[in-house]
Amino acid sequence: MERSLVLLKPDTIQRGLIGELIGRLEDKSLKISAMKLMKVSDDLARRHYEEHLEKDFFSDLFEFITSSPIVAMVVEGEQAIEVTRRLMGATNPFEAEPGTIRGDYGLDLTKNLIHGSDSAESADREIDLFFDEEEILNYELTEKKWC
Ligand code: 3AN
Repeated sequence: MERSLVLLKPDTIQRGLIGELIGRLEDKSLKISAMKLMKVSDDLARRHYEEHLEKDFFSDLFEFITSSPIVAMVVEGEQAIEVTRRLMGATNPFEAEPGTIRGDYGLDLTKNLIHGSDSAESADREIDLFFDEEEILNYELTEKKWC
């Protein structure tokens, strides 16, 4: 089983889309093994987006992710990273296909609702930033045999 870090960004919470977005992950049988509502500190934002520190859009990204609470989750499943990113759609909501989260709800490159890890290495690093190991629960979904 693969793990991915998923963040529902401030626009998801402010627009009342938490349930809708979590539903899309659940519909695809991804298992939520950790979840919390939290404010992203300045330090955590810099560490999470370290690859973008030098980009000209970093300040927009930083202001946005620290502006209001987010929901952080660890989701698990077969090919969870690829599956989650397909459900999310392209980074740019103007290019994201209808039917994807960003295609249906995304407004611009900053307000694009959701983050999902882009590789197994990123997932390990990002999960470690947002969660202590004991916050990640080990359990089975009982309807699993039907999926
Ligand atoms: P993704 O979230 O699809 O993995 P990344 O990792 O390339 O995309 O970028 C991280 C975040 O940075 C994106 N979710 C988006 O909010 C923001 N971002 C990426 N590229 C741009 C850009 N050209 N202008 C503004 N924001 C951007």
